[in-house]
Amino acid sequence: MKDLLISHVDLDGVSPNVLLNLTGRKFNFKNIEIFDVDKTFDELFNKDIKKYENIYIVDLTLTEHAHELIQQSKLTNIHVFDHHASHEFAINYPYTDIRVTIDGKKTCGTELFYLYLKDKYKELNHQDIKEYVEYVRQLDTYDFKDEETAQNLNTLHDILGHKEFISTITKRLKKNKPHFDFTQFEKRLFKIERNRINRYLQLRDKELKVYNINNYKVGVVFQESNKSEGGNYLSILHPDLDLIALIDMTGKISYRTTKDNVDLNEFAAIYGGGGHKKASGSRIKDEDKEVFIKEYFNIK
Ligand SMILES: [Mn+2]
Repeated sequence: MKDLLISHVDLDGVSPNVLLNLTGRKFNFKNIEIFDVDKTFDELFNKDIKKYENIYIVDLTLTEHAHELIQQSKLTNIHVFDHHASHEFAINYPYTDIRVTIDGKKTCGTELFYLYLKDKYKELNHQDIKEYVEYVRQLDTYDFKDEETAQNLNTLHDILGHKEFISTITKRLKKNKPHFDFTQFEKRLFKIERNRINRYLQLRDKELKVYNINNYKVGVVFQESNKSEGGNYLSILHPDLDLIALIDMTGKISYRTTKDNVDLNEFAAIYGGGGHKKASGSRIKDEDKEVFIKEYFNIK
């Protein structure tokens, strides 16, 4: 029997795919946005949820509806790993491991999943795999010790895309090298990509517009890539703003802040989204895109 993995779309969401690959287990996977949790769970529990040996759900804040489906199913092979504070309501459910910190240090979905897997599958107990997980943690929590390597990992994910990234990193970690490292070619690529990102972010700053939204002073830009970095960059450049809204017209708005008194999980919830206090997102629906097209081209 196969396993099933459901996790997020970012680096902390695809790294569980890498870890499960390393166990040698066969599995199906879905990498989904937080606002697609209900839809995904409805489909799954209506259909083939019973055909899996283990079901792992990582780095996703589940809704109460999703938890109801899990509980009603009476399945005992479901394991939920998450580090979102907004998910702490489910901390005592027997199938969850929800922790925001471990020994005072911020954790991430990949790390919680790794701690579970490494006891079950001894082949995961290697220094390079440990280091890889730690870089993912640093990037996902912005708790940097080696910011360059962590950011480069994200850059590699952006350049390669999910599928290629997962297979590249899986192959590398199977070699059990003494340390996790990049190839010479990748290092050269990072330099080129770094210059491109810097130019891209400077242009976003030039087009930033400020609006009052829900009593917050919001800097709004159109941005399709490097959203976390862009949000952080613009927040630092504009400390007077409460938050940055990064609009990706292909389907998503990302919200970022560096302020402690702003809760972006709540903010995104107004628009049907969610996430963390300092980083969240909501969907741009097809209807919203249509409004834009009709307005722009003056279609009656
Ligand atoms: Mn995460």
